[in-house]
Amino acid sequence: MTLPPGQRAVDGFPRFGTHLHHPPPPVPADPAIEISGPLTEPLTLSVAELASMPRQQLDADFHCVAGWSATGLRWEGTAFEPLYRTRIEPLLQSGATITHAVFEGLDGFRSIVLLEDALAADVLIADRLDGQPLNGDHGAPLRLVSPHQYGYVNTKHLCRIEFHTTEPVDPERWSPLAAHRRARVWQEERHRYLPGRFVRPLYRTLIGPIRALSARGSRE
Ligand SMILES: Nc1nc2c(c(=O)[nH]1)N[C@H]1C(S)=C(S)[C@@H](COP(=O)(O)O)O[C@H]1N2
Ligand SMILES: [Mo]
Repeated sequence: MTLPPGQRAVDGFPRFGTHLHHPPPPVPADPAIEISGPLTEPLTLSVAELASMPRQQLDADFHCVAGWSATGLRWEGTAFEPLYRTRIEPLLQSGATITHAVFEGLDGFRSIVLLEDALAADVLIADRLDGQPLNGDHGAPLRLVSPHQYGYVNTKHLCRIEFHTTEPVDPERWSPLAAHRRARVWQEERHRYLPGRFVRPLYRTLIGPIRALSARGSRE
């Protein structure tokens, strides 16, 4: 099994992220994704509506920027690219050229993604993992899955997508650990300024505790 540069496999799939100090947010009674941007009319996609769109299954590994990888996951959901072509593009105001999308979760987490990266063939809005409905640990009711990008692109508890015609300001942009604009795992684009290789030793010290966490992960 080959992993991207600087990654180590862990057993299971830990719950992880920048909002770990909070329990997973409760799933609303009528979950939906609010879509905003330069659209001629507002759009809300209910989870039921998404579930009725063509389904896609995706076998992939999951790579966190902190250096752990969960291997052999099976996701199911709606592919993002056809959703964008059929539901978003027809609503765009004339002359609007989308460059970025922001994916926001119910816990306030946000990821900023170049449109061309979001339109890759393996980007899904997933509602199932390993044959089960997505649980709270891994993003219920829906999460973005972009396996060629680091975990921090893969917003859990997805409730809002904003489309933009210029690069949105990243509030973390001055942090040394600011997100990379593309975050491609095979290019080791971990952070905006620091070269990926440079932060590996720091992250390596975290793998032990993360392994311990993952051994207790909810997946097994
Ligand atoms: N809503 C939300 N999505 C999130 C995060 C978060 O804290 N909140 N953390 C991100 C990070 S940094 C990682 S590595 C993955 C972890 O996903 P997991 O908990 O399913 O392993 O979720 C990403 N998506
Ligand atoms: Mo992460």
